[in-house]
Amino acid sequence: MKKVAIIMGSDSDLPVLEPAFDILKQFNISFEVHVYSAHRTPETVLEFSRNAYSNDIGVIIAAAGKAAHLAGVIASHTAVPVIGVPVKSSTLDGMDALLSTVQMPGGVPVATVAINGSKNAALLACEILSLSDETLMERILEFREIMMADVLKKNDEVFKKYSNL
Ligand code: RP5
Repeated sequence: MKKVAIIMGSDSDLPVLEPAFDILKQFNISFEVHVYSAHRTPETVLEFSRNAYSNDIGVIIAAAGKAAHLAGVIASHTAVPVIGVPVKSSTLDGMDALLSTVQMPGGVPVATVAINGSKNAALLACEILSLSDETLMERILEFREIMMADVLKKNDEVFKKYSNL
Protein backbone atom coordinates (compact mmCIF):
# COMPACT_ATOMS: atom_id res chain seq x y z
CA MET A 1 0.00 0.00 0.00
CA LYS A 2 1.14 3.57 -0.65
CA LYS A 3 2.27 5.65 2.32
CA VAL A 4 1.11 8.96 3.76
CA ALA A 5 3.38 12.00 4.05
CA ILE A 6 2.74 14.53 6.80
CA ILE A 7 4.34 17.91 6.19
CA MET A 8 4.22 20.75 8.71
CA GLY A 9 5.35 24.33 8.27
CA SER A 10 7.17 24.44 11.60
CA ASP A 11 8.02 22.06 14.41
CA SER A 12 5.80 24.30 16.55
CA ASP A 13 2.90 22.60 14.69
CA LEU A 14 3.87 19.16 16.07
CA PRO A 15 1.35 19.01 18.96
CA VAL A 16 -1.51 19.61 16.52
CA LEU A 17 -0.40 16.60 14.47
CA GLU A 18 -0.18 14.06 17.30
CA PRO A 19 -3.79 12.84 16.73
CA ALA A 20 -2.93 12.17 13.07
CA PHE A 21 0.12 10.10 14.05
CA ASP A 22 -2.08 8.08 16.44
CA ILE A 23 -4.76 7.36 13.83
CA LEU A 24 -2.28 6.31 11.15
CA LYS A 25 -0.53 4.00 13.61
CA GLN A 26 -3.88 2.57 14.70
CA PHE A 27 -4.65 1.68 11.07
CA ASN A 28 -1.12 0.40 10.39
CA ILE A 29 -0.43 2.97 7.68
CA SER A 30 3.21 3.77 6.85
CA PHE A 31 3.91 7.47 7.05
CA GLU A 32 6.79 9.90 6.89
CA VAL A 33 6.93 13.25 8.68
CA HIS A 34 8.71 16.42 7.57
CA VAL A 35 9.10 20.06 8.55
CA TYR A 36 9.07 21.96 5.25
CA SER A 37 7.82 25.51 4.88
CA ALA A 38 6.30 27.08 1.78
CA HIS A 39 7.93 30.36 2.74
CA ARG A 40 11.12 29.37 4.57
CA THR A 41 12.17 26.33 2.47
CA PRO A 42 10.38 26.84 -0.88
CA GLU A 43 12.87 24.78 -2.91
CA THR A 44 12.53 21.78 -0.59
CA VAL A 45 8.75 21.94 -0.79
CA LEU A 46 8.98 22.01 -4.58
CA GLU A 47 11.32 19.00 -4.72
CA PHE A 48 9.23 17.01 -2.25
CA SER A 49 6.00 17.72 -4.14
CA ARG A 50 7.39 16.90 -7.58
CA ASN A 51 8.76 13.57 -6.33
CA ALA A 52 5.81 12.59 -4.13
CA TYR A 53 4.14 10.26 -6.63
CA SER A 54 7.36 8.47 -7.60
CA ASN A 55 8.22 8.15 -3.89
CA ASP A 56 5.10 6.03 -3.44
CA ILE A 57 3.17 8.62 -1.46
CA GLY A 58 -0.60 8.15 -1.84
CA VAL A 59 -1.85 11.06 0.26
CA ILE A 60 -0.18 14.20 1.61
CA ILE A 61 -1.32 15.88 4.82
CA ALA A 62 -0.03 19.46 4.95
CA ALA A 63 -0.40 21.47 8.16
CA ALA A 64 0.48 25.12 8.59
CA GLY A 65 -0.53 28.20 10.51
CA LYS A 66 -0.71 31.94 9.84
CA ALA A 67 -0.51 32.65 6.06
CA ALA A 68 -0.84 28.91 5.47
CA HIS A 69 0.16 28.40 1.84
CA LEU A 70 1.87 25.05 2.37
CA ALA A 71 -0.97 22.73 1.30
CA GLY A 72 -1.81 24.85 -1.75
CA VAL A 73 1.78 25.12 -2.90
CA ILE A 74 2.29 21.36 -2.56
CA ALA A 75 -0.98 20.70 -4.44
CA SER A 76 0.16 22.98 -7.26
CA HIS A 77 3.16 20.71 -7.92
CA THR A 78 1.59 17.25 -7.63
CA ALA A 79 -1.63 15.39 -8.42
CA VAL A 80 -1.27 13.24 -5.29
CA PRO A 81 -4.29 14.19 -3.11
CA VAL A 82 -3.48 16.89 -0.55
CA ILE A 83 -5.35 17.31 2.73
CA GLY A 84 -4.82 20.68 4.40
CA VAL A 85 -4.84 21.17 8.16
CA PRO A 86 -5.11 24.83 9.18
CA VAL A 87 -3.18 25.33 12.43
CA LYS A 88 -4.31 27.73 15.14
CA SER A 89 -1.04 29.52 15.82
CA SER A 90 -1.71 33.24 15.76
CA THR A 91 -3.69 36.05 17.27
CA LEU A 92 -6.35 35.38 14.63
CA ASP A 93 -7.32 32.03 16.21
CA GLY A 94 -6.55 30.01 13.09
CA MET A 95 -9.01 31.83 10.83
CA ASP A 96 -6.07 33.16 8.82
CA ALA A 97 -4.75 29.62 8.27
CA LEU A 98 -8.23 28.26 7.53
CA LEU A 99 -8.90 30.78 4.79
CA SER A 100 -5.39 30.54 3.35
CA THR A 101 -5.74 26.76 3.12
CA VAL A 102 -9.34 26.34 2.01
CA GLN A 103 -9.75 29.13 -0.55
CA MET A 104 -7.94 27.43 -3.41
CA PRO A 105 -8.59 28.57 -6.97
CA GLY A 106 -10.44 26.15 -9.25
CA GLY A 107 -8.17 23.49 -10.75
CA VAL A 108 -5.91 22.89 -7.75
CA PRO A 109 -7.90 21.20 -4.96
CA VAL A 110 -6.91 20.96 -1.30
CA ALA A 111 -9.28 18.95 0.91
CA THR A 112 -9.30 21.20 3.96
CA VAL A 113 -10.31 19.91 7.39
CA ALA A 114 -11.23 21.94 10.49
CA ILE A 115 -8.75 24.18 12.31
CA ASN A 116 -6.38 21.77 14.13
CA GLY A 117 -8.40 18.88 12.62
CA SER A 118 -5.51 16.50 12.09
CA LYS A 119 -7.49 13.48 13.33
CA ASN A 120 -9.97 13.85 10.48
CA ALA A 121 -7.13 14.52 8.04
CA ALA A 122 -5.63 11.14 8.96
CA LEU A 123 -8.99 9.39 8.77
CA LEU A 124 -9.63 10.89 5.34
CA ALA A 125 -6.17 9.74 4.23
CA CYS A 126 -7.05 6.21 5.42
CA GLU A 127 -10.34 6.34 3.51
CA ILE A 128 -8.57 7.38 0.30
CA LEU A 129 -6.05 4.54 0.66
CA SER A 130 -8.81 2.08 1.54
CA LEU A 131 -10.29 2.39 -1.96
CA SER A 132 -7.59 -0.01 -3.10
CA ASP A 133 -7.36 -2.06 0.10
CA GLU A 134 -10.40 -3.99 1.26
CA THR A 135 -8.91 -4.89 4.66
CA LEU A 136 -8.31 -1.23 5.44
CA MET A 137 -11.87 -0.39 4.40
CA GLU A 138 -13.17 -3.08 6.79
CA ARG A 139 -11.04 -1.67 9.62
CA ILE A 140 -12.45 1.83 9.01
CA LEU A 141 -16.01 0.50 9.10
CA GLU A 142 -15.19 -1.31 12.35
CA PHE A 143 -13.82 1.97 13.76
CA ARG A 144 -17.14 3.65 12.91
CA GLU A 145 -19.10 0.86 14.62
CA ILE A 146 -17.04 1.28 17.80
CA MET A 147 -17.51 5.07 17.67
CA MET A 148 -21.26 4.63 17.29
CA ALA A 149 -21.43 2.19 20.23
CA ASP A 150 -19.43 4.64 22.39
CA VAL A 151 -21.79 7.52 21.64
CA LEU A 152 -24.89 5.40 22.31
CA LYS A 153 -23.37 4.27 25.61
CA LYS A 154 -22.86 7.92 26.57
CA ASN A 155 -26.43 8.63 25.49
CA ASP A 156 -27.68 5.95 27.91
CA GLU A 157 -25.65 7.44 30.75
CA VAL A 158 -26.72 11.04 30.06
CA PHE A 159 -30.34 10.01 29.55
CA LYS A 160 -30.44 8.19 32.88
CA LYS A 161 -28.60 10.89 34.83
CA TYR A 162 -30.24 14.06 33.50
CA SER A 163 -33.71 13.24 32.17
CA ASN A 164 -36.57 14.31 34.45
CA LEU A 165 -39.56 12.30 33.24
C1 RP5 B 1 3.70 28.59 9.87
O1 RP5 B 1 3.90 29.61 10.77
C2 RP5 B 1 3.91 27.32 10.63
O2 RP5 B 1 3.14 26.29 10.07
C3 RP5 B 1 3.47 27.65 12.02
O3 RP5 B 1 2.12 27.26 12.27
C4 RP5 B 1 3.54 29.18 12.05
C5 RP5 B 1 4.53 29.69 13.07
O4 RP5 B 1 5.79 29.10 12.86
P1 RP5 B 1 6.97 29.32 13.91
O5 RP5 B 1 7.23 30.79 13.94
O6 RP5 B 1 6.45 28.80 15.23
O7 RP5 B 1 8.12 28.51 13.40
O8 RP5 B 1 4.56 28.65 8.78
